[in-house]
Amino acid sequence: MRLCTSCFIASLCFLTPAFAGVVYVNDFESNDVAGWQSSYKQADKQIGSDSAGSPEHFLGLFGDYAQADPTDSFDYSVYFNGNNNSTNPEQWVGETATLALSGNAAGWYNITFDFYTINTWDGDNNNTGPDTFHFAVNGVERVSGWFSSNGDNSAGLTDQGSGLVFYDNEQNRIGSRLYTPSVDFYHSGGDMVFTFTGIPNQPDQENGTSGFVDEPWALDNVAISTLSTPTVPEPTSLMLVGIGLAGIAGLRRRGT
Ligand SMILES: [Ca+2]
Ligand SMILES: [Ca+2]
Ligand SMILES: [Ca+2]
Repeated sequence: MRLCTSCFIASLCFLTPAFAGVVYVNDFESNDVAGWQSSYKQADKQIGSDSAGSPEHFLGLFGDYAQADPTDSFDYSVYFNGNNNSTNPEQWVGETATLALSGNAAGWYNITFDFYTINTWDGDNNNTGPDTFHFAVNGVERVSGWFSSNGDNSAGLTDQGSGLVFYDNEQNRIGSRLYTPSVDFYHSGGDMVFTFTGIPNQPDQENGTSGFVDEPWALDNVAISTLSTPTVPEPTSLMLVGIGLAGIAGLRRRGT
């Protein structure tokens, strides 16, 4: 019985994909944001500080519409789809950052990225939530849920302990949370489109005159790799395994 279990586990190992080649990687430490777009403003990098005080570049901030930024042209009627209140969460649309990559071969891929929630995300609070994030590959949602500033979330992700800190105009420390989703997916070939959508419900709420809003978010360290094609054992190998198992069964019968 133990031998059969081992054979089954071994056969599963044949089917486990492994990382193969790098398709795309960006830590946003340079100015390269080719392929990125945002639904509300230019998808450019900004700077925070890591826990050692060194500058850390990332893509964002998103959802920071109350900041004194003349390039922001935030349209509330679009963001809330005409409902600027907390009573119609299903009609909020939020902000979407999109990465489009062209001409990819069919096969298995993996994407990982850093997702930061910053300041006071409220999870599924009845009054100040839900504050949600959604990630999709070619229109198919792969990560979805509400996120809270205490690290709780409904997407099944582990709070990784963010070292990214911010300071508002009054030198108050603004905390953040870090999540690192990893998604395997099969691509049937051609263009790939990745969409990252944050839908906090207080994007316009500045904390007094601090210059920092309630629920911005950011992305960093986006990495896309090919996965080696899962290896299927050859029929002759399966036949030998079958013969071996039959032989073992026969020995056991004779031994009892
Ligand atoms: Ca970075
Ligand atoms: Ca909040
Ligand atoms: Ca909120």
